[in-house]
Amino acid sequence: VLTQGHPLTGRVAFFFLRSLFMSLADRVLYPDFLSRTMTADEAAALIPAGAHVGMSGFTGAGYPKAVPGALARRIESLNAQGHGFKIGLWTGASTAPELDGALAQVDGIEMRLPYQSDPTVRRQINAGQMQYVDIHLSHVAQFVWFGFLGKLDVAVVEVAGVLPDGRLIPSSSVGNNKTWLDQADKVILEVNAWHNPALEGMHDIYYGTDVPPHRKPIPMTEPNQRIGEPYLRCDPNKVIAVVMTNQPDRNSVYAAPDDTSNRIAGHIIEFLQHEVKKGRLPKDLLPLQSGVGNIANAVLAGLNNGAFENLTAYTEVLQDGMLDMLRSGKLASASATALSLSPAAMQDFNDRIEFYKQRIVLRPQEISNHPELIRRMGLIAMNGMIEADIYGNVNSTHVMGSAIMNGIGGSGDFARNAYLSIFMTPSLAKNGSISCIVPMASHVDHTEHDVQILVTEQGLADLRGHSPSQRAEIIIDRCAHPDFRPALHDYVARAQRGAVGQHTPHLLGEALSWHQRYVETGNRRAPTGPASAA
Ligand code: 0RQ
Repeated sequence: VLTQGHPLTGRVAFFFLRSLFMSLADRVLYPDFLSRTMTADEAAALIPAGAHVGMSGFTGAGYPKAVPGALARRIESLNAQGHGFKIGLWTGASTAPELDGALAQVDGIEMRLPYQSDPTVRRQINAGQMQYVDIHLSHVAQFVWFGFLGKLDVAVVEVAGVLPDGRLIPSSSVGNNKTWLDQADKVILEVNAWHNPALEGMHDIYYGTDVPPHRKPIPMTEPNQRIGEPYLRCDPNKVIAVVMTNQPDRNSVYAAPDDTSNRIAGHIIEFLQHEVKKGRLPKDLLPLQSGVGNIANAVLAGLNNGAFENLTAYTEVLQDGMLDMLRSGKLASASATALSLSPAAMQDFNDRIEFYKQRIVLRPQEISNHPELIRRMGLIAMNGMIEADIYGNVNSTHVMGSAIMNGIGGSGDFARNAYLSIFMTPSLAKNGSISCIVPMASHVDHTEHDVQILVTEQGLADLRGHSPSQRAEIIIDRCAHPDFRPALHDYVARAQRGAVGQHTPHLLGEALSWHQRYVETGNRRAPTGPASAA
């Protein structure tokens, strides 16, 4: 059989095999590849121990579905004989249990980059059992071209099909696939017949990038502009295996927006309306970038029900809310590197794919997240955070200064270069025991220089043009939960008396005491009112 793990018998086996051979004939039109078709186990056997492996996949879309599991089985059996087999795993961003989860569960990942959100991977990183290199998503491809990460040995890339001349039809994400195919010594293709063949033509792969000092301006001025070609190029001689699959992406359901996320969305929309009135934004705004998750979906839902028209998106992940906006006509077009849709939205996407193809462009992540383009087009960047401090430094990645949650992802690419950089969070975490506004952030991903707007359900702090001391007042009064405001004000007042300097006053012995208290007691609340910030 062509994929593994199917207990096939009789008629079921017959129909399964027939459908696989039909998809092979339909999907793989480059004749030479037919002789390189094999099982996932056979393909996984071609990946050597210690290899750097570049796999496709971005936010649960377009990751290989069969070879990672087969590789995990191989690693498990070899390591049971004392081999110590591990790989370095590079991807576009987070993937799915079949990839990250399967390899981590057999302790098969030595080093992971550039982003993850898998519980087993997270646990291993935080236990010190896996090295994790958390990288801006726009940096990954160029770091590989520069040789900063060492040699890429093998690429394992999911595609939707192969053209007669060997070019590849990308699937539901592009991520770093162009770079993996270009830089890897050997390529394993997974051709996934589950993807709608009509995806062909939705992608735009730009081959004009280069390394310094040979770089030229990227010729894009509009979010929906096509500057490349719809296919991935790949030297057919490097392809050592072709594996057929027929499996869905990790399409997970988004939680419906709750009261907190609706209030955050309301503050952002009111702010955008205010900026239009002030003449600081055009009436159809500027291209939107939105992180994934509950709050982002609420903002998109708010925009969908609001008065703005003819919006555009230049973002990395397209989630359900953007499809709703495309259908309603509020959003004219959207550019991203990946789809991240619920099963229902995926069904709708497939049902109306010709409609969406007119409006969606999927690009390599080096382009979807490119600082040059983000700055030129003037994006409105909206991303989640774990905590912010009273001076506007933002932590997106670490819990209590030490434990990784996911990674910086694209948030830095966008925030640093956007027209407006907005960070949002509920004011409280962990059932109300933690304030997400703290005296000092326990880890900083986005410095005060890259953060213009902070939003919680309490309100919105516009930090533009304000000094650190002014920012502290605004952030505490607008964003902190009322229960924590007295202790935060008290901290600032005492820091203004006791700090060595008055630009960004801190009491160093106390600045991280809220985190320390949480680590020790599981509660970051100041136990007795204002004077007890420590
Ligand atoms: O952990 O589930 O273990 O309790 O952090 O928090 O409230 O579910 O929020 O899912 O929106 O994630 C910043 C992590 C927010 C995300 C972050 C704990 C909380 C929970 C998640 P538990 P929520 P979200 C585009 C842009 C970086 C990448 C990025 C992220 C968990 O937005 O990964 O922006 N961003 N990419 O309990 C301790 C606090 C906390 C806290 C929340 N103050 N202290 N724990 N948590 N606040 C996408 C890509 O780049 C691919």
